Amino acid sequence: MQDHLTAPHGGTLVDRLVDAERAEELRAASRDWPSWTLSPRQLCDLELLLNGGFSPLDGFLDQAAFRKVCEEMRLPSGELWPIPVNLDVTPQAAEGLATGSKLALRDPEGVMLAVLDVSDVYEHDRELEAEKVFGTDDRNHPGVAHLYQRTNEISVGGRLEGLRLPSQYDYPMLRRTPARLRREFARLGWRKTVAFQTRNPMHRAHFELTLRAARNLEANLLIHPVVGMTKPGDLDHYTRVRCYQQVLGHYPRNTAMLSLLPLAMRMAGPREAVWHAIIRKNYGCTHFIVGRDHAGPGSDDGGKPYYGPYDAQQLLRQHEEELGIEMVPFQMMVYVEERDSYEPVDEVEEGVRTLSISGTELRRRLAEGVEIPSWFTFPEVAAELQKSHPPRARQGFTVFFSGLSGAGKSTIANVLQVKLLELGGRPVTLLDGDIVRTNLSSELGFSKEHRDINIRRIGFVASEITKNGGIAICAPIAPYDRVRKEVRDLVAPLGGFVLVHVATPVEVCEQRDRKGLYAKARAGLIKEFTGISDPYEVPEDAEIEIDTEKLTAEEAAQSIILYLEKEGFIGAR
Ligand code: PPS
Repeated sequence: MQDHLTAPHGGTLVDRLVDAERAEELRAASRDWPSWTLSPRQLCDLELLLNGGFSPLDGFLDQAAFRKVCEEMRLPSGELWPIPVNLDVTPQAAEGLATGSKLALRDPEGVMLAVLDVSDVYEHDRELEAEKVFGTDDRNHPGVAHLYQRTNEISVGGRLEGLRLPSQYDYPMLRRTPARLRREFARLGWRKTVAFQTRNPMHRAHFELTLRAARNLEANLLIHPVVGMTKPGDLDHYTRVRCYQQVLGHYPRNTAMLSLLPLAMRMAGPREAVWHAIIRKNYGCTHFIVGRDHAGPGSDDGGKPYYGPYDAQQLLRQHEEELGIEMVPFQMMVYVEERDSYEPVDEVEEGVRTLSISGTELRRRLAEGVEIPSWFTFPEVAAELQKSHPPRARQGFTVFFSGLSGAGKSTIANVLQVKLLELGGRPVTLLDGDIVRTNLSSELGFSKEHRDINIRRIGFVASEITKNGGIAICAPIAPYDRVRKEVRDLVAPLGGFVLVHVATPVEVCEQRDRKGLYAKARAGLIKEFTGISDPYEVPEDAEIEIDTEKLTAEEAAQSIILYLEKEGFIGAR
């Protein structure tokens, strides 16, 4: 392990990976040490600590460093560092840890990745971090939400000795470490490289912006997207990387490179921009593009942006000289129709027509299979996005029936299944109450707790079917609103979720009493019987309500088919 490795690009680089002999020594000694299993965020942080992406850090921050970083954006050495990188653990895990302890850091499979030489165990001051780093205590801010809801109370600081980098099996050729990227720049003769940070797919506006930046500077371009953790709800990185690979082919030959950054973003706006610049310098870049609202999480509940659109540029401008990486500020690029070109918004004369497509509009076009114009995104990128977001008629969905025993759920579900099979194109699975109780939940009874477990299991199976493009028809009683909503939240983002309330009144069900269960329930032979001795919470969020007194099963199934057609789930494929 070399503490500081001087490289031709980007200044000194910390390298905390030990040699094979020391690794063996540490493995042998680790039998006596406590272990901590790293969270996905901590795995990302560890990777950049070990590979030098977070230079000059050589471990997780101790309390003094944590406070100084929060309050002054500096390390105790005086060097600029805007974002706390602390290792948070549970109080149980912290028990027995003190200065001088060793803590083995492991991945979720139990592989030891590094050893922390503990120098400090302290309480994580979340309020300080929220106020100073994020500038807000608002839990709608994704970074603040993570801080309060997903980090532990105790932090452990100390230097690291790394045994190996976390295993990453996707795109190994594109995951270059800082040292490797510096070597590659040197080999290619890239003395000037401008980095572009992104967590979104790249459209024409981004392409034109990066091309312009590189040309103006007569520099090479590094497309350096974050593939660690981004804002919750962002497009998955597999799709994004395929899009970047498509965009790459449009730059002049031998002037642009794609490399992936395993960073866990905090969405901290201005401070994060400074952090991103330091990281890119470590990766050997000389310039860094900062656009509008860099690393910002958007607006709060009241529609007020958390950070001003150019706050990030201002903060980095104050520090770029000290950092030794030059900022390349950019205004938003807009498409000027009459000139068929992209231009910075502040350079377009008044009255000239500009076009843009918002994220919401793009999602609508994808869901409805509407064309995405080539002035907005390269056709190959549009094709990648369409592959990951097929129109609704090719997505999976779940039809979830709920209603009393004997309400007619199974009969309608059976007719619906047949009609959907007639249409063809997607596999259909029927998860009827009785089928599930026999095959998935045979050990469960009818207490609220057991019914909730039963519905969660059905929801899980339905979510897998929906995710993989199939149709799940579920027909349990599902008497409780909360767990029905839980299932909706699980399934809806993966395709469609349609709740059908079979609203046959209890008197009618009892009168029919096909299985003789109501008579038994009245006689007290069956306990906790829904509608008789157990509650049924009438859904207020059902997409469809069916009254079996007025409709036959065929008519009910047909009304569901028409609803699915209206919503775009069935139709031209
Ligand atoms: S739940 O509440 O959604 O978990 O119920 P579900 O899995 O749909 O199971 C309901 C079927 O089990 C039979 N059965 C009972 N229902 C309600 N309450 C009690 N106590 C009960 N005991 C047995 C009944 O036949 C239900 O079938 P369906 O098809 O709904 O008539």
